Amino acid sequence: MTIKGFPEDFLWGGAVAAHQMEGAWNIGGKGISVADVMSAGAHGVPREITDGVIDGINYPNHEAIDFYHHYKEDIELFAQLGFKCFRTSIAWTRIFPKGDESEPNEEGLQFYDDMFDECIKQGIEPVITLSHFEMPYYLVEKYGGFRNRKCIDFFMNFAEVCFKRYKHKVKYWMTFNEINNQTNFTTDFAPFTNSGIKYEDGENREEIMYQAAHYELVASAKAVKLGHEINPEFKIGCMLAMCPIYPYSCKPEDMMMATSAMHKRLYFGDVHVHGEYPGYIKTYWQRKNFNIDVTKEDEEALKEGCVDYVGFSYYMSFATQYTEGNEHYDYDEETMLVRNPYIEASKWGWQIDPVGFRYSLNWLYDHYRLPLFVVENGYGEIDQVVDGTVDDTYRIDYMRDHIKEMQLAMSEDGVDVLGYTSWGPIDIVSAGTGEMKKRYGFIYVDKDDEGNGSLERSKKKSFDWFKRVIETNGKEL
Ligand code: P53
Repeated sequence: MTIKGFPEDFLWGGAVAAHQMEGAWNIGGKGISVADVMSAGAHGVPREITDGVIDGINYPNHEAIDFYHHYKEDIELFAQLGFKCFRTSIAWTRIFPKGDESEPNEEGLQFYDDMFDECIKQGIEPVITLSHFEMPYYLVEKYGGFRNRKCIDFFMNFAEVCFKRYKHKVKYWMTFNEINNQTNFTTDFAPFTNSGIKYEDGENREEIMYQAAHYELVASAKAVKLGHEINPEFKIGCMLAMCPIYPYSCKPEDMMMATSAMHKRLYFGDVHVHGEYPGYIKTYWQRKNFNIDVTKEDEEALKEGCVDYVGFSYYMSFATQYTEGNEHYDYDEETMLVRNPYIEASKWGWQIDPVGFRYSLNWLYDHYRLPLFVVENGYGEIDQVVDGTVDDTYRIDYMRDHIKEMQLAMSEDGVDVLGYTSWGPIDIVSAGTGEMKKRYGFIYVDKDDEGNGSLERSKKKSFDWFKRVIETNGKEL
């Protein structure tokens, strides 16, 4: 398929997170992160969060794909793909193993220096997320995670050290990955991975979520301000999980329900971009009698640290429906989503919706008027190795359909997009389930859910396809 191309400097690449691929969980002075205490789950089987690391449990992130020892080989493969950029995170626990130290761990800092040098040598620009579901577990145990205001300062120490150390190697930064996942506060997964929150029985989960998210939004804004002081050339963005929520029908109450659901999922973006809470969140807190600690200084900090761009992930769309009696259109993500009859879903129930991607790009650009950066998109599937290779035509189809819609959003709708990094260009541990078998890569990694395998890397069919997409700057899909 031939389509109109992309701007010359469009940032094609791939994206991962440290905890999902580095492994070496206790090497080089690294401390235990929240990802290190999560067992493996499956679709419909939540990952268990254990009290510290317990012998005999399979923790898939401990070894992951051992990128820590394979990074040269892997970056060489990314260079073959033609990547212009590589998005990863800096594991907070490599730099501050417990999180509240005053001095960073030099060995951890050196690892990222070496890894970034390798990228730059191969002509690949590192794009960095500071906090991607991997905060120090010690901060959870000692301080209760981001329910504690002190975590703002701990995060700031971490951000400052990273900004100063890598100021000549990294230009594009993001603060908190998918900060809005925690909208789903009734499950244990999102509050723990986003904010290091473990709930006690009987606590008001939603109120605690809003409080933790507020401290993160303040920490993010302060980091944006500080980053610009350290290097005015920095571009620092937020990172939202964009799952647009459609009304199930054109019934007016369904439309209001969808509007309310979008408010709950995306107010985070408004705070990051506009530096203040939208009215609907303040009135919601009042109606619910939530007492959120927001100080005058916080409000000033939010105003002074607006982001430069909006990074976001896009995998799927949602739909919701009004139910009798829900007069305030209150939204619970666990129980109020409905299946969209017009689209298919993956084996993990993720609804495949390329047009929804174009809609998302429009929605975000209409609301925020900032450059957008698509920092995650891709298709998780069970791959079969036949004669030493994987025919992942389904993955090529998914990505082609999505990239085409992105191109239309740019050429027909005038949306400003900086780049596109595919999720998991090399197979990694799934964040949601901890499985290896939910694969996204162009590069296959020989490892199964039980942890067996040689860790050998090999190219799938999609490898040459994506390489060609980048080579032709998106003209040939
Ligand atoms: P996995 C939920 C909804 C949308 C994106 O996810 C999500 C999640 C959490 O699972 O996570 C992002 O591995 C996240 C990545 C993650 C990727 O999407 O569950 O930023 O860390 O791996 C894909 O298939």
